[in-house]
Amino acid sequence: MVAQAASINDGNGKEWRQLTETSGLTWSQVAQIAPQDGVTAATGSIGSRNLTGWVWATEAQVATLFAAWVPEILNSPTLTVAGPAYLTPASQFQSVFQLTQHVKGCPTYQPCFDFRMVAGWTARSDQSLSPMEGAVIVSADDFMPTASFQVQPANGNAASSIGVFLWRPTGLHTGGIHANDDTGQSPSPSGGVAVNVLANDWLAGARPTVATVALSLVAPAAPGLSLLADGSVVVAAGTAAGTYVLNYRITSLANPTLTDDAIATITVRSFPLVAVADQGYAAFAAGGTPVANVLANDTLGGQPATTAVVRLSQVSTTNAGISLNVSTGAIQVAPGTPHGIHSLVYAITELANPANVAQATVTIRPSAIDAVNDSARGSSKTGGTVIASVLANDWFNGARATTAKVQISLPAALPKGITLNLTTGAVVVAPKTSSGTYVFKYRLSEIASPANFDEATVTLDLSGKSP
Ligand SMILES: [Ca+2]
Ligand SMILES: [Ca+2]
Ligand SMILES: [Ca+2]
Repeated sequence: MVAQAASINDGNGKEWRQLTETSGLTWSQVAQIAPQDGVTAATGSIGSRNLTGWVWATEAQVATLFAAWVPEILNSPTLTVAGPAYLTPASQFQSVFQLTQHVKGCPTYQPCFDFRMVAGWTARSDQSLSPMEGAVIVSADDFMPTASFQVQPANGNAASSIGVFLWRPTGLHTGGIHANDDTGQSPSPSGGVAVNVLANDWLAGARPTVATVALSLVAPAAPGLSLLADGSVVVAAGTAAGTYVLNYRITSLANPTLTDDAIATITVRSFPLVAVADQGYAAFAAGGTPVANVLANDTLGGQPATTAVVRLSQVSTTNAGISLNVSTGAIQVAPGTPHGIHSLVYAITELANPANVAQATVTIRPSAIDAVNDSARGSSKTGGTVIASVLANDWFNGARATTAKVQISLPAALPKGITLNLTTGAVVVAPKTSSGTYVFKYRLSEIASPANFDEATVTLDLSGKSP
């Protein structure tokens, strides 16, 4: 669908569609779906260009539109005014109506040129004549700038540069009420306002408001759609994807016999569902919750996929001890689950569109312990604390290891004269220890899961020699 620019209120009872929206159509194509009486609205589309509800303007109507800028055009038998005097009104017209053609350049040995045109087919009943166009042209060359407003046979302009003059009544002068059809779409997976149906309607030349019209439904709205008093069409969260129509009526508060109906066509979109893999670390012996919520990094339509819009389910797990809480999204590890790397596959399903499903894998690894080797020099004669803590360069799950999570132990007896404080990690040498190089190992175990451990080597140089 071609995005529609704002229409133009001519302040004289008509709103006009931008000609660029219909640029490139041939006169004959338009004539197949648009009456040429200047009164009856067109019905149908040409390709992506929907003309329904718009009236094809006659030559006289286009001339009257132009007259808002150049009143004297109505006195011209050829409905044409031209000359440098029209540069200003033509430029003003072109600041409102988008250009259907713009060419400029500076050829060698010729003045620069800058040709700006807004042109469109007019309707006509006598098809024996050449199709007519309305055009507003600014030719801003260096040599002799000039401009024109003209309603004339379309002989000189490339058809691709021509749009179609289409209008709808605003009710000015007539006091009429005009409800126009709307299109909208749900803005997000959680629904929201798809369109305001009053935004393109008219009452006596002005946009209707809650102060001037009452809104009502002509037929019950589809489930999930509602019409608010201010004209907003609201799509409820979880409404199934599809296209829905809402038939509404506006009634003048000042004169309740004045009513008009229109149809809002609402597209409820199905949004891209993305499930992203998750990881966690677990102490398998003790169990726990290594992932608080697998949905935390998942999205529906670019927004967080919460249980308000998606349903969670567990697809598979490599061990029964690893499971998904489908209410909270938490991954639970049962105490005593075997040490190792486990994975669980889960699925998320869009509540509103059960065909919209995505899957991801959760990987649960043993808590990562990294005991790193230590070395120090010291005096065998005086002894003392040679290493403040063997934990100082060790890691647990990406952070410095502390005795809150890990326990120090010794896989083998220490050499004589060397002690390791299992609470602080300090290595102490007793005075008058034999000189030499001492090497021993220590072990870091996860307190919550002792099967999860790592070992490192401590090297002490008590030789007294310079390095
Ligand atoms: Ca409307
Ligand atoms: Ca995830
Ligand atoms: Ca260490």
